[in-house]
Amino acid sequence: MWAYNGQYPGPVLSWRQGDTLRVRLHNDLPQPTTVHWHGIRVPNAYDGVPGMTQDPVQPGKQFDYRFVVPDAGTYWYHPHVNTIEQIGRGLIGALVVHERKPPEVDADWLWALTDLRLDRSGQIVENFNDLHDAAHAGRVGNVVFINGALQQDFSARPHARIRLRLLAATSARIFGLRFDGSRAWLLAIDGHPVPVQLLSEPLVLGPGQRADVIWEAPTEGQTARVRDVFYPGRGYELAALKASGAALTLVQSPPAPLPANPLPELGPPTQPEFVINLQGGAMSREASREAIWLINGKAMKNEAMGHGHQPPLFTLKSGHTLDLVLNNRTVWHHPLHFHGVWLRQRLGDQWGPVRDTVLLSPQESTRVRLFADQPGHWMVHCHVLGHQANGMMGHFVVV
Ligand SMILES: [Cu+2]
Repeated sequence: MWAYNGQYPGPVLSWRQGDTLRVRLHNDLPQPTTVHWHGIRVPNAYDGVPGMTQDPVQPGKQFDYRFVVPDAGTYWYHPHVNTIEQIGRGLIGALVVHERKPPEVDADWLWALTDLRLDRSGQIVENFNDLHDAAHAGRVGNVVFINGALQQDFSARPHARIRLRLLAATSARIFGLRFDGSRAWLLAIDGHPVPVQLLSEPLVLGPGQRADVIWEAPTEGQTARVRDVFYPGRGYELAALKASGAALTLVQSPPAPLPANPLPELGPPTQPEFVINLQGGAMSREASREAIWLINGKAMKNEAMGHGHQPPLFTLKSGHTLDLVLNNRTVWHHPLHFHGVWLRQRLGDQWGPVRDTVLLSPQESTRVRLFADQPGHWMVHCHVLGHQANGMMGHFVVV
């Protein structure tokens, strides 16, 4: 495996909202790397995109990341060079920015959900660039981990309220988490607070996405369970929570909402909408061996190609708002991740929660409204890493 500080997942990095993050990346890998701070609002120079925001950090070299973390929430970090292999070998870690005054809970847990593709001897299968995987659902692993460990039992005092920070840090696997046997409320998505909502449907998390949940421990002697039911007919139990010890008082009311992050509210768009068509995949007419996936007819296979070599998809003024129409013209899921901006997805007749990664279902069309404040060249790409590596990537410019 490849690991941050020898750990899989890497250490949970934590700061308080408004702190200055200081991380020195020292590259002991046999190939160049960078660190991308997924979901954090960073100045462009620290976004970790090789050839676009920084030079790749060569083996034996180092790079200092230093910026203020403006928003509380659950985020993560990972490489942005040869990402399919570097994440596929284990380079991921969670990043928590604590609220200045954190809400009172009985426990604060973080689950980094990952998977690996292992052979019968327990070794990582090294076919990272397998074109069959890339043209279909991506490199879905065959073993799922919580914080690097196999399915496990957790325990808490009866009726305890646990803040559960969920991070989907897989290369391709999508989760649909069903909470059975006790109550769970959704608190935040992709780091940002949402109106508190009792979870009655499975909580869907595509690669790159996060959710904060309050999970209530059941009554004495009972067990609550989390099942992943995303892929039809392939459900499994992810974790169990056993109530033991002295009972806490059962609180009937839902948990209080988290304090909002200091994001400007989205105003009306100030420039014409832009259309993004996702194309390609196995058996599609647009796909070729060189370019399996495309955005608006173009394949970008290397982050470094964007800067100066390929025109940006669109340009947006800092402080302005833009509507994007996202058309998934493929029969596969795509978690589309935007760097450097925040956005809301149109859900019915209103704008949904703030997020950085939008999961598009096969053939789905949707509308997002995005807001930019940091100038620079920023990536937009599918977070199914085999799709990204085979063309489903582009960039845009904030001026
Ligand atoms: Cu994709």
